[in-house]
Amino acid sequence: MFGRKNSIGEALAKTRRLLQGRMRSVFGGGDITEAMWEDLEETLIQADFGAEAALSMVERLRQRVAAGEASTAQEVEGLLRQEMLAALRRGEQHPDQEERLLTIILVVGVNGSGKTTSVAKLARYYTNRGHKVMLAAADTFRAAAIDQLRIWAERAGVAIVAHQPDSDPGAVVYDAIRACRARGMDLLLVDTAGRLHTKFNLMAELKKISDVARRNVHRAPHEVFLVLDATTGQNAIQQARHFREAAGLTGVVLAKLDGTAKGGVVFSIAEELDVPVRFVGTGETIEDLAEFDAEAFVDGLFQNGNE
Ligand SMILES: Nc1nc2c(ncn2[C@@H]2O[C@H](COP(=O)(O)OP(=O)(O)OP(=O)(O)O)[C@@H](O)[C@H]2O)c(=O)[nH]1
Ligand SMILES: [Mg+2]
Repeated sequence: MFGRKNSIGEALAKTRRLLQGRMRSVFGGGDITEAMWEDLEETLIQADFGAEAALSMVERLRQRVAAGEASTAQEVEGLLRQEMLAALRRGEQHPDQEERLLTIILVVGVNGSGKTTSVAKLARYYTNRGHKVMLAAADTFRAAAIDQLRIWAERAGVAIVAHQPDSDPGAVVYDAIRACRARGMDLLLVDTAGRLHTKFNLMAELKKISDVARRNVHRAPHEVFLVLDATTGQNAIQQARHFREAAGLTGVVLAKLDGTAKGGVVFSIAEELDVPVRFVGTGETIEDLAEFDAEAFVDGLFQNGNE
């Protein structure tokens, strides 16, 4: 039965036939219409993409069209091809390696956890790796937060976009994205508030910031880093759960590891959160950031030292 090996192309003949026939009718109209989207979704489901994958693919295409990447049905077909490739390659490569013009990283966390300091450290880290970095002061809740970020931006030698205190953080991010494009920056680090009048407000604000990023830059925000204060130990986990639900975290920055014996919290993070620790804060200066390295961490736990 499996005597002759077929190429993938050959093996896909039936699927291809089904898809191509339908695609012609989906995209043949020329215009991007609601009916086109519905037909497309139905076609993908028929080709066994599964309802969820079909829906999310159509959703991504809609976003790209909204962002001005296509204005005819034929162009949408081109984007569909790209999205199919991206979907299959998702597991293959780290998001950092994906080619893109502008990467947006949101930095979130409760007040005092170390967000602003971590933004500065990340600015230095990525600048050292050849990125053109800009900061967005989206913590508009406290006037001092904006000044603090300005000082860090100066130390890091990077540009910053800031508005007045109490202004809309979504508008700050929107302006920062435009500024990045105008000035050829490829990485935007967004500092956010740690405290608003209520926790509900904070989560709603983070969502709004995230929406602005998503509407204006393909697949943004590309990273959402939660800054946890290592000195708070297990309390950090509870906080992390809230943020994970509201903001869709992609990584943890564990700040203030230098100041605590509660470093074991990384195991809880790994076990309970399913979000990787990406960086560790090791002090108060702009250089005090280390990539998280499990081996070095475990070695560090067992090392015989004089401390
Ligand atoms: N020792 C040590 N201190 C740190 C580290 N990261 C941040 N801090 C200190 O933690 C304090 C709070 O840091 P911020 O960066 O202002 O924290 P934040 O989350 O932006 O605070 P809010 O904006 O008030 O929500 C500051 O005194 C920092 O110097 C670290 O890795 N090690
Ligand atoms: Mg701050």
